[in-house]
Amino acid sequence: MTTLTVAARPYDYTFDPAHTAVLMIDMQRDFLEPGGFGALLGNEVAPLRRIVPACQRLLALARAHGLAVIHTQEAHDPLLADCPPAKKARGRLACGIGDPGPLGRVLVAGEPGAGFIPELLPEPGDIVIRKPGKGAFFATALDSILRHRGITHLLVGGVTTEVCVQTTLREANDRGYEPLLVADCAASYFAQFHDAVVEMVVAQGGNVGWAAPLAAVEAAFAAGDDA
Ligand code: C5J
Repeated sequence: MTTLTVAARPYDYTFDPAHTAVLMIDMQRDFLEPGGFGALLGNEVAPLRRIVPACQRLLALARAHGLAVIHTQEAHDPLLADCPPAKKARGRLACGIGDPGPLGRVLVAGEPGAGFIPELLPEPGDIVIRKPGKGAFFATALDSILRHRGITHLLVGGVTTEVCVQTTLREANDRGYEPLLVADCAASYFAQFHDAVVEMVVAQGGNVGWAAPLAAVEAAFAAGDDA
């Protein structure tokens, strides 16, 4: 077993690439583009777009080193059969989940907005998980997919840090996985929420897991390449 070590908080994070996946949460047009669900909620999407180059580097690193790559997509079936009425009603939006919007029906699978941004499209061999909730484990096959592949460690990025990313980190942690939040590969519409989540994850000896910048993950792989 070849292990790599990331200089992380609250302490070093050691992982075996053969048992590690990159989990990219919800890098969809509905969250990152004007006219999508995030914008309809009143958010400015620019802070989310800033992490795209870092996410591209993380995915390239994972693919170059044979890590599993998993993308999640928050989207509902066209009948909204998997969308709790409470979720649809929340926010009292004039144009909300399932309604026709600038990017097609909001958060509905197969519509333009539910698709991944062009810069981060899944590649052959990547796994795509459609999820109806905020957490990637809720009502999905993610846990069994990870267990079948022997994956124990997760390098996590995506949007938004305090909603789907944090929920997924906590779900993973409770299921016994070892999650590392790649901090500059995640973003929120609210910078203070992003920063607070990073602190919450690493608090109390790694209450939820670890956090590190992408540069530290890249350095770990570079050290492994040189060994
Ligand atoms: C939200 C997400 N914010 N991907 N979804 O509704 O964080």
